[in-house]
Amino acid sequence: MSEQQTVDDCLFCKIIAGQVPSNKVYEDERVYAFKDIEPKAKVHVLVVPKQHYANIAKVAQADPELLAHMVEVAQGIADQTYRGQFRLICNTGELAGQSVFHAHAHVLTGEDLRDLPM
Ligand code: DGP
Repeated sequence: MSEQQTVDDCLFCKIIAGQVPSNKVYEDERVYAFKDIEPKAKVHVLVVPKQHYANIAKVAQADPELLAHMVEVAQGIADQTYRGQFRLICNTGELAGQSVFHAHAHVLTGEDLRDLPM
């Protein structure tokens, strides 16, 4: 797949392309970050690579630097919202709870998460 290739029926590709509205939190040439539509914490942001990968394991395999960059972006969001502390969740596969098959990292922060179930 070439850089930033999109997949026609992918919701997150459409969000990145601006074809579906989203509340953008951050964007650069490699990633797009926006508020989750069903927030599980005070701050719940999805960090998504612009290039389509089915899940985070595919990102790690194809482009480890991109994976590291996603974590760096998550850290930046937490730095701005909750003293640099955050929970990062990457559901990988349907049985793990993944429902959108474009790689993404859930960044949960903005409050004390110690009582929030995994
Ligand atoms: P997962 O279940 O790990 O694949 O997470 C997918 C997340 O995507 C889920 O928390 C809800 C969120 N989501 C689904 N559709 C939309 C949408 O149209 N807009 C936004 N902002 N988030 C969405």
